[in-house]
Amino acid sequence: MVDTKALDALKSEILTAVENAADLKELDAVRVGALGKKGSISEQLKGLGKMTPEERQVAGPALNGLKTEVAAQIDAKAEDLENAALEAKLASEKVDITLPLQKGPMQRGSIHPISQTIDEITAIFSDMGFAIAEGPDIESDYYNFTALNFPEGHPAREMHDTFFMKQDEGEGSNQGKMVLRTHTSPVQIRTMETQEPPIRIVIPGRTYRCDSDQTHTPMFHQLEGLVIDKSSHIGQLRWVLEEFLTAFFEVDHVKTRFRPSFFPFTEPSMEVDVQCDRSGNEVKIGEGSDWMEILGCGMVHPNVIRNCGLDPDVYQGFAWGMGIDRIAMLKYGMPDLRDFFGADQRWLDHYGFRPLDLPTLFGGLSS
Ligand code: 2NL
Repeated sequence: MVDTKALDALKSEILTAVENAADLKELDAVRVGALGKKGSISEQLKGLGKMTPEERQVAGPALNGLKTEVAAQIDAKAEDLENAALEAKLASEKVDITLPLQKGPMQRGSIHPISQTIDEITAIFSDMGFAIAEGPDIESDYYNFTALNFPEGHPAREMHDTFFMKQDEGEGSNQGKMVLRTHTSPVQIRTMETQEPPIRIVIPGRTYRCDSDQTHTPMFHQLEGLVIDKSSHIGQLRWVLEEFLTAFFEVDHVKTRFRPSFFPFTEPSMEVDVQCDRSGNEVKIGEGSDWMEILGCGMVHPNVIRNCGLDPDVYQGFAWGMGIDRIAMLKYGMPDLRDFFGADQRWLDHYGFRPLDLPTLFGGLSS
């Protein structure tokens, strides 16, 4: 016989325990005590087998009903407890952004000297009216070489120690051979193809050549400049470069020396030396009796202008290119180029720049 009074008492005892469970652990103990293998309800269910069919007809539904109800109450309580735990966690983890800053050393990142140097150089050229242009690192053979007046099979192509992509790699792999750009000049080609002169742009970016020693890394940074107009001339080129060098090295004046050189994309081509003093521990720019090579430049070759769909009898221009890493080393005194890309935290702490302290011409470039 099933004792309905005892069953009611059991039910209210279990439901009270469920209601009083303070956390999920206590609730689980109640669940095991009632519905576990040896739980109070399970034990009662085991008794069904010993009953007469008549008794079982009454006791079966009563016990199973009790089991279902208890299980449902436990699930509901578990959900309440989980929600309450989440609420408590959220409340305890609330960040009060109005609190004063913690005292003591604060971890913060710094600006990499390359980024700082790019910011400084582009600030100077922006002030002179140049726009900043960028382009892809993976380029077609056409933009990297052919458009720049490197004839097919010309030894100058080999001079660049080019990284070639596998035939089917790179976004424009249907444009023939793809390469990691060996200079930023493809961006000038793309700009001349799409913009009407006058063009005044500077192009900072990553460039790649298969070369590695104390002064060469397989990835390095270049900044090139380009001016295209109807009457651009070599005197303007010299003014722009000297204006840049005085501002960048934060000196009153610089002396420059233009030596004849060769680049396929300029004619005439020149290398520029800047006056310096190497007598002390460091190289000082703008004084002394030594010269140091700092960049290459020239008047844009008529073939390059023609390749971009412009008439070289109407337009002419000048261009230059320099190694950002190299002039950063020079300005900030790092001895080894490879450390730039070594990701050593101590090097970055030492040579890095304060974030949010953007270089400006009026506030000082490197302060
Ligand atoms: C160097 C020399 C140079 C250029 C880059 C250039 C680009 C176009 C047309 C003409 Cl699209 N010239 N760029 C010109 C002269 C020199 O770089 O020694 N760079 C590190």
